[in-house]
Amino acid sequence: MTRTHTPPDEIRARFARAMSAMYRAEVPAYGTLVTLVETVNAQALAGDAALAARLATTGELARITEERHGAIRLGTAAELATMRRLFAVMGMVPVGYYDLSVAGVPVHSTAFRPVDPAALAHNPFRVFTSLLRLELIADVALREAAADILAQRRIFTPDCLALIARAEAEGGLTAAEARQFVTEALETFRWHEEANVTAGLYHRLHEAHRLVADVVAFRGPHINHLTPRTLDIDAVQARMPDEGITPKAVIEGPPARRVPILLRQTSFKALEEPVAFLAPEGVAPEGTTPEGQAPEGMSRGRHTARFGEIEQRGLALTSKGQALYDRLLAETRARVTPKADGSNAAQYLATLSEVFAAFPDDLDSLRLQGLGYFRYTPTGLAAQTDLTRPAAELVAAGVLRADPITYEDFLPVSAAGIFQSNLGDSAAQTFEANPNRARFEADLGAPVIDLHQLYAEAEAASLARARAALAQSPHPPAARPPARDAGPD
Ligand code: OOG
Ligand code: NI
Repeated sequence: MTRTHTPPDEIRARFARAMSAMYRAEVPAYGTLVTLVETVNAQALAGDAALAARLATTGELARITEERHGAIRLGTAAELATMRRLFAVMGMVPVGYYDLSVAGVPVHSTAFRPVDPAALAHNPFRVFTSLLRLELIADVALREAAADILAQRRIFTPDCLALIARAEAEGGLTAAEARQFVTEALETFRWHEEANVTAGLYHRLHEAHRLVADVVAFRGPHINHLTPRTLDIDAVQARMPDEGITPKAVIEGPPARRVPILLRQTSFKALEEPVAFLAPEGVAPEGTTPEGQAPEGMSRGRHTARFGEIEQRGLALTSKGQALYDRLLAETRARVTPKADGSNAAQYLATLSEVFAAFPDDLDSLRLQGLGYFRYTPTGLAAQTDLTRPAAELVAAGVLRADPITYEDFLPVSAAGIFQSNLGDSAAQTFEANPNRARFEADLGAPVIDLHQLYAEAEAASLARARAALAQSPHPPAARPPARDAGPD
């Protein structure tokens, strides 16, 4: 009997919706933020017809209201390897390697996401996925205790594991299996109030690093934020306080510009939430708290983990553009390092704008100087032209149109800023910078995809398609060779 499979893109879209509904119920401020983003996006589109037209051309207009990224933090190599298989069922693959140890966060990360333009247009859901690096924790005894606890937890339901194996064996899931998969997979990302550890161990883990406590002390990798995409991050940032949400002081990434590049992000602080710790053996559980009685055999406590974030996406930069961005950002931060309490935010932002004045801010310069990636489409104006001419000349001749390719990935310095803002103001620590991509890929069980290669291929493929389409389009009379036009009879 043949099986009809639900397309992975469809499973991903349904999963993203289910995750959003779950997170809205768990963290009400997320719902408030989504509503604010929808309002601002509608205003941005209404006020900028060119923006609306460009997003329609690149297939982003339809996806934008549902566009989200989330983030999780895993504890073991085995969890990471299984997570890769889980995301593969939904057409999401690991793109990029991000070393956060430089920024004092003991993790390294990748982003699981769809890669083909059609899949991105269907639903671009991505998950920034970090793996804890216990080897960066100095206290050996604590490290071993943490490793023992992590080795015992099971973050995937048995049915979820069975469905992943089924999808791999059969090459996909039937409609009924896909429905069940979404339900089962969601369980892994749910918040669990009951910790895996006693309050005493929690505090030791927390002291080593807040992030270690967040990963080790709980039953699973709760989704720690879900981020809607806005078309005007400055407007959302300015309006968040009116909605009772306090954003972090500084928007991460490039400054506000005419042509948005890469990614700008801001977040609001993590919530302090009630949790229940295991009671140490032989000790009676503590009494009631305002949240009520702890479950039998447990004691009450609090943990901050989950927060809200918004992002604005812009032009994907080539290696040359990325190098310029990295240099200007480093120069800005060497002049003014943003303080965690936000006290020098204005000075930082002024310096950022001043230093980034050196980054071209119109689409033509960005394209002609090779700083960004573009998608080429034929304009429909088939002129008399030699189609082997460079893309820039075909654009200048009005034969091709160039639209910016949107950056679909993350930025390590920004990610570190987001981590730090939700780990608390005093969490800044330093580790030796030691990226270990080979180790990460061994743990993942696969190489991570190079993001520049993806954008370069997308650009080259669009150009090849555009040239092929032009070559086939009927030439207007002026373009025809005269010999063929003037027939002998
Ligand atoms: C992930 C922080 C990074 C982003 O958008 O850069 C991130 C985390 O806190 O687990 O989500
Ligand atoms: Ni994020």
